[in-house]
Amino acid sequence: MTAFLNRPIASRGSSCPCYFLLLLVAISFAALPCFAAPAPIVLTGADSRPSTSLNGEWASIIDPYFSGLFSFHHEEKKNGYFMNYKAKPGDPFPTEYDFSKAPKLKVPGDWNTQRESLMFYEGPIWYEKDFTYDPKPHTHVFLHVGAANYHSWFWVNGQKVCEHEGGYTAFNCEITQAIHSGNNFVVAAVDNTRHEDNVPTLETDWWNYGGLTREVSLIELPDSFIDQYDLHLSHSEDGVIEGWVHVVGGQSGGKAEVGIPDLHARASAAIGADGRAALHFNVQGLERWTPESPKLYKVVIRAGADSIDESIGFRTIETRGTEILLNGKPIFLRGVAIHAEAPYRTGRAWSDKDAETLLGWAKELGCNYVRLAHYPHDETMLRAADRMGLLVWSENPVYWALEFDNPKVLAKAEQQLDEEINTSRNHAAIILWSMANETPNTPARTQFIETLATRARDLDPTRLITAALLVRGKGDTKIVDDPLGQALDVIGINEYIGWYEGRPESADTTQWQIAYQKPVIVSEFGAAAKAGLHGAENERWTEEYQANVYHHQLPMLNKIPQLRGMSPWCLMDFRSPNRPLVGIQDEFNRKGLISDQGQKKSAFYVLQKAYKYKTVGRPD
Ligand code: GCB
Repeated sequence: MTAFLNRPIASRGSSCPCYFLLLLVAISFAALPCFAAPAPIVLTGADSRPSTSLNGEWASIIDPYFSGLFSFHHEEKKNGYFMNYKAKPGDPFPTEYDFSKAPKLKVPGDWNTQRESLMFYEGPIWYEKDFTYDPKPHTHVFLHVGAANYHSWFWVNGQKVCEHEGGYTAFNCEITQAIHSGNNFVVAAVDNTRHEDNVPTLETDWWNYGGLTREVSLIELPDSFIDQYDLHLSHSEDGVIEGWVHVVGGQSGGKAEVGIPDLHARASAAIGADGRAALHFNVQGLERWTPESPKLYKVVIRAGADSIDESIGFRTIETRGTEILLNGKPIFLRGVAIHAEAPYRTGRAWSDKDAETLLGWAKELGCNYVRLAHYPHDETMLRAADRMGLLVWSENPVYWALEFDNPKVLAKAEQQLDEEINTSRNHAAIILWSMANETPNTPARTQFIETLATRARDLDPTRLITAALLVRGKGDTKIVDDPLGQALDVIGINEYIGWYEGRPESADTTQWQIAYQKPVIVSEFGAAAKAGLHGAENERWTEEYQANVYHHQLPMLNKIPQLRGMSPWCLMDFRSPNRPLVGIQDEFNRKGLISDQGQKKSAFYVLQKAYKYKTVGRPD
């Protein structure tokens, strides 16, 4: 009782005339299944399903001590803020929160850029939204959350519906049992506190934007429904599309069907005991997806009463020796690295417009490829890449030095990898799953990432596995021999010659020694410049210095025989708390080729020219 009331009210309140009422309230609260909540599920292509948006203004309460969830003895409360209790006259207990009077936050959106006082905030914030609902029979209702950074808890009408860790992947909480006819409310607590055993961990070089950063909606699905599917072009048989559809609650022996109306193609397969139907069918006249001609087909996927209209492109990707082959032909990846930082307004990117602006700039640069760093980006970005013809490196947030010997950390990285792949596996644009960025070379690290690589290959054998490795130096020689390279199909290399080490000209005499006869992507190089700051070529922070780094890097990269791509760091300036230099950085990493306000720096044009005239990499 004491734990439930959070305070020893019984001793204080023994004289309360309403004690009986209080007990009744207590019993009814205690009867609610507050703690048990099923794990959220992953829905492939959830954004292509009809949904009811819960975007817009949500009431918010800032709760740095998390007293809305935990009692004074740090026990999880049964009557926390998630009850959205409305105080009544005569209540025998105080109610110290009121969502109806609380200030609003916009969803989707990081909280940091919505209120000045929240810019550096790290901790829990509560969200609440009212909505009406008209239940339908034989329907599962899911609360779809595009992303909540980092740890989030959800309740509907006071009932806990799920809890999730990981700030950059979508998840779906079943709320069928909690929702009712008429007025409903959803409460979320989102905590972006950094912890050593999180993925990512304490140190990153980007802003720890908190909150419900991507879209939130309700998705209704029939009794038996399709949760995941994978349709891709066969690598071994020409003109064959293969894959599978997974059905939850389907009867074994029932059918899953796929149709591509433009190709007059239809196929169906029986659903096995594991809920999967394996598909394999011929298509004629298929136009393959390429960056030059990113053809997408309408694909209808059906099982029983459930159906999804998808938009899918078909292509193959593989390596042969040191080549990367797209649709069987060698390709050079002319790219740039991109953070999910919103152009012009800053903050976490999420909208179609954000995606189109960022990827539009990449196209203007002459790119056929983008590295979406350092975590899975919003589906809007991947859909835009599919439409605009940009190949994508998609990345798990295994960044710098995680607790690689901690099995709980591995489980978190695996969960995020599963969510990333299962959500986004039908995007033609994605060709590379990146396991990690700049991790320390230790046996525990190697084992950890090898485990992830094996898992990614099991989940999706159709794409290439990569990671951005660190490089070591000996005199003028740069050596790439990190043992992690053995587990990769494509070697990513990050280097900052001319910025963190040496001068821009140091690149002229640099030699490369790469232990792997595999394709190499220089996944990062670059230098910082404040847009509009001009000076001599050797003056740091000027546009001239940054451009000079590019002038010396590009010929050097051409000397790496197995170079098959590059994604310089990076497209646009992005917020980072590691960058406090006043008047220059002002909490922005300034290695963008474009400022956060859309101003193109000189180096943008250096790279654009090299991509246009194909003076870097091999012409394809
Ligand atoms: C790196 C990291 C990237 C940083 C960048 C920098 O090597 O991978 O996340 O932002 O360097 O600007 O230092």
